[in-house]
Amino acid sequence: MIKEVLLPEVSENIESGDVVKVLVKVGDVIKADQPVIELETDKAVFEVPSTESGEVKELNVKEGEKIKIGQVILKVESNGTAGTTEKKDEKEQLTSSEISTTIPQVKKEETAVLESPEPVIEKVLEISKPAEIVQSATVSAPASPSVRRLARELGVDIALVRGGGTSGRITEDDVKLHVKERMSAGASASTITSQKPLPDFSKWGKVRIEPMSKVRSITADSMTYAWSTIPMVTQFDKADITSLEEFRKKYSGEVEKAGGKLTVTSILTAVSALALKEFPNFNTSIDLARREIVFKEYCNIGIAVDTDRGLLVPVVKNADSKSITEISVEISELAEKARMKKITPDEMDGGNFTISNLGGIGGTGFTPIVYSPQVAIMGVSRSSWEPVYIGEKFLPKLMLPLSLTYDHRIIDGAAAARFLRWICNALENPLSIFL
Ligand code: CAO
Repeated sequence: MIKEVLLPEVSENIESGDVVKVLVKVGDVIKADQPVIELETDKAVFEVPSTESGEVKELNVKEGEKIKIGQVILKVESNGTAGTTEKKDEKEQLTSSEISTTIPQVKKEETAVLESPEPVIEKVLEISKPAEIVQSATVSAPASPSVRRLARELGVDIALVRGGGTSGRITEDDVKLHVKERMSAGASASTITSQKPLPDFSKWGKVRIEPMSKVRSITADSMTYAWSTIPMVTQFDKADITSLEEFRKKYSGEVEKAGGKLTVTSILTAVSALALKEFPNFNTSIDLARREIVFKEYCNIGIAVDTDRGLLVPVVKNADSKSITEISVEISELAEKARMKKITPDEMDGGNFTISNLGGIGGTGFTPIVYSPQVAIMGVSRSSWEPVYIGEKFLPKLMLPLSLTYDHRIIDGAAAARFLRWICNALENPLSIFL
């Protein structure tokens, strides 16, 4: 029996991707879960596993090609027993053409229908264009036939346009604004990669040239995008964590039994989530084209994780409603998954604020780059014993250096100083949170 292997939905808001590498060839006998292509989206580079087992009879994609969710990647001849993907029967009821034409309408069901083994992800800091901020809110907004026609003529996917009319209805102006936003995002994206030609370094000695990995390439673009579009300032402070360290040592065994590691990262995650509630401006994104601020009422904290393949940022969702033990366990699991290439795009999406702790490695301070479209990021450096002058004498105190880089378009310097001091106070006197 011939079966199709389709590109499954890998994450919300990802509609398509570029085939970087085809990992199998016609005649290969493959197993379900075996990676068959390497796909690049603007969020990640990852391997897409097969949903079927059998002999590859037809390859329907090639390297460099853009493919859509639901598109056929390849066809296998299966003996009918080896396929392992869940919901296989349901999936067989949909042909690939049915799926690709119904994607915008059946997005949620399709997640289940196209469910596949978790893809292995190499997530990198993403370029977040203004349009992506509005995308999720507008997928099913209604529009009149004339507005739909205009969208078609302008080559706009109506599902991506945010409706500004009554009850979210999409108007002609919304379509035009969407085009304007995409064009300005496109302009930024194209300018960020331009640079003056390099000199011929071989004039001065031997050189070696290697292509950038996809991860490095996307990281380079996203860093340049953030650096060139966000006016950033970094605020520094220090927290006295002498008592906190005693607390950490006292309870680390208990947290370890639960499967986590009680470190300054997990404590800061819990504290930062509360700080975001106290200072709502830090829990926002800016929609510059519309002159709007998106306030988020959930507190998802991204944790920068250092891996072999580069920087990955898994997200602790709803950290404000989790205990420090739960957060510690989650960070340990997410960091392990990130390092073992097991992390999924969904586990790295939706962060509101990021913590980058380099203190385990060393350093006295650094200025992290805001992870667009977030508006602030906290850098943590290595704690050290310092003499602190208290009550006419110097006392040894364990001091933790913190840095907060913030988007100065939305956050003023005084607010940043207050935010970081609030975090320091919370670490120094945890009960102050309840005041
Ligand atoms: N000061 C002093 N010691 C610290 C510390 C700090 N700020 N942060 C961590 N440590 C200690 C921990 O207590 C632990 O000590 P023990 O082994 O004695 O218990 C040790 O350093 C290692 O900690 P860890 O790395 O296992 O755990 P963590 O929760 O502190 O950090 C994680 C987890 C995922 C954040 C970390 O492993 C990591 O990847 N950090 C790098 C992040 C990064 O790359 N940032 C840069 C992004 S921008 O380019």
